[in-house]
Amino acid sequence: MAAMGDHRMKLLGVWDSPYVNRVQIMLNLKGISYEYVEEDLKNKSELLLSCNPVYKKVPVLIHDGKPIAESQVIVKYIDEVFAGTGPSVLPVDAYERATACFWAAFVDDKVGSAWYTILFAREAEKKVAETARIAAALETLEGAFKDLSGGTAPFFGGDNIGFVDVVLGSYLGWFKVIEKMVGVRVLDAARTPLLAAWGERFTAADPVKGVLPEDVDKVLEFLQTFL
Ligand SMILES: N[C@@H](CCC(=O)N[C@@H](CS)C(=O)NCC(=O)O)C(=O)O
Repeated sequence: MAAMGDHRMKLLGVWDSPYVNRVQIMLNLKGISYEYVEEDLKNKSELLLSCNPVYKKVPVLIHDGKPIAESQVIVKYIDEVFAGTGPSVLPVDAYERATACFWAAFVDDKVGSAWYTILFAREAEKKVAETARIAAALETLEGAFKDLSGGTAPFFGGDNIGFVDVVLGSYLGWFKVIEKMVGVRVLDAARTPLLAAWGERFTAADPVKGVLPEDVDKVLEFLQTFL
């Protein structure tokens, strides 16, 4: 097992990005210290462009000089490289691991794509329709939570935060932003009571504290600079 001090980690990110936030949560979970570099997406650094020439997006994790892109790939990478440090987010059992990866992919496919459309859609109706798509995905995820947590465990990962928790949890701050922007509830305890309670637990967990954006107006103001 490599000692933490043997590694040099640099994370290129943007403070309000759910994809960046999930990498930060993962690094915190493993207790790995890292240098954080805030990118200006309207004027991307040469480092970002050279580290992620295909997508030119954040997050990029640079580990001992080697870049890794795509948030889910990065989270899996950290889990693997630091297998002996802190809790694992991916299950050891191959079938359970495949199931976790399935739901994590579902989250970015359904929630992530709708989130992105809401940010940049001009018509209010489009924003409302996409918010409904997120709410529908959350209803499906309520069922997945019941299955994966066995109905009693606090997290998708069981007693500990797992891969689906990290991937879905990184959108929690944005759900509140969408609620203010669109005027429709996203994570609604009346519709998805288990997920609503899960969201409270996840947000209060130590590795998550201080990572997710909490100031809704600040996020909305920042978003304006991209429209
Ligand atoms: N699938 C990517 C999505 C990353 C992503 O969309 N990053 C946005 C910030 S939230 C970005 O860098 N956008 C810059 C651009 O599109 O030019 C991941 O999971 O890492």
